[in-house]
Amino acid sequence: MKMTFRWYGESDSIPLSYIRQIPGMTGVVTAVYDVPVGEVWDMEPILRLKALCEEQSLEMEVIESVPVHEDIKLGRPTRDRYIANYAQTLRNLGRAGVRCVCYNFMPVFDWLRTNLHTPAADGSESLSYCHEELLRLDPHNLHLPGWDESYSTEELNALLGAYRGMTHERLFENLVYFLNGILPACEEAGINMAIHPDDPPWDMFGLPRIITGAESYRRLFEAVPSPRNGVTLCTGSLGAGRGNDMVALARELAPRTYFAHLRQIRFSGEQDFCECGHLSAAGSLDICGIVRALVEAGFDGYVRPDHGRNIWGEDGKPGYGLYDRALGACYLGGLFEMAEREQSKRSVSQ
Ligand code: DNO
Repeated sequence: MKMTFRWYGESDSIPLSYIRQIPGMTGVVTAVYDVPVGEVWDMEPILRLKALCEEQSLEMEVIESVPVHEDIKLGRPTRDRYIANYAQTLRNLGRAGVRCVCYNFMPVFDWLRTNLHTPAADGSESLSYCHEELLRLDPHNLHLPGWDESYSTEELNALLGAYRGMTHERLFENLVYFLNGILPACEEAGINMAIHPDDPPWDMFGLPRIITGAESYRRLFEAVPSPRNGVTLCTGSLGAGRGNDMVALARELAPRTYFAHLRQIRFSGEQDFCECGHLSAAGSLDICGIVRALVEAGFDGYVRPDHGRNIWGEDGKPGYGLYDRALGACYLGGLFEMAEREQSKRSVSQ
């Protein structure tokens, strides 16, 4: 396992020199943020980021994310150009030593929360999701907390219009088409793709979501068997689906899990939850059991603590402050140390 930390590039308020001081930290997960979605990431900005990381003895082997252009998800004729660009970006990243690329295939919206500052009794704040509240929102005029308002209202409306009638089936076919299109570049570049699950794992505003649980993955691996087609196991995203047994899922997906986002949620209703500290005891997910299942099933990928709370007076980017994620990294590092030690004892005695 390699412990990593998400870093939003030079505009991130957290300096790499701090990240480096977190015990066990091997590298950062980052991205080139100033290239429009769909265009090629040139070598220059990629190498610049890598050099900044290396100055602080941090690796840059994981990218989160190379975003997928909506035309690819929509299956528009222009998709081939965007797929070719994506493949070129992968080749460039491979040349710079990147080994894993995280991406998602959610139409229009990435992760969604309804509140970014939900107070807890101990004075910390975290992100939460209330389904009733979400249903009251108008997707055509959306100002969601945490959502990066990258579309104008007109663009958003046009996009939502383009998705009208989009089915789960067609979206899935478009994902398969995309993966088949980029696989040769993955091979050439030595890069594993790691699809991020839909967060939360159910349809949003009538838009289909297709990476929501065990069945989605079985279908995906059947359609695209290449081991380059792998996953980002995000416990907080998948764990919000009541039907997902996260320990079982971690065990099943471990061989294809190249990247793990480990975070905790606490249910406050059937489809409502609040994020919380990483420890198993802090929420509804058995983080310890998930780590053990991953290790026992042979996981040897990248890990990062996921969304942290705002604590100790920090006013960090929601979910991505320094302190609570650093605490999470240490806790997770401890769980992995123990699980890996137990695992190697078992293999020696066999
Ligand atoms: C949220 C993140 C997601 C993730 C993308 C991957 O905190 O986990 O935005 O980066 O869905 O493409």
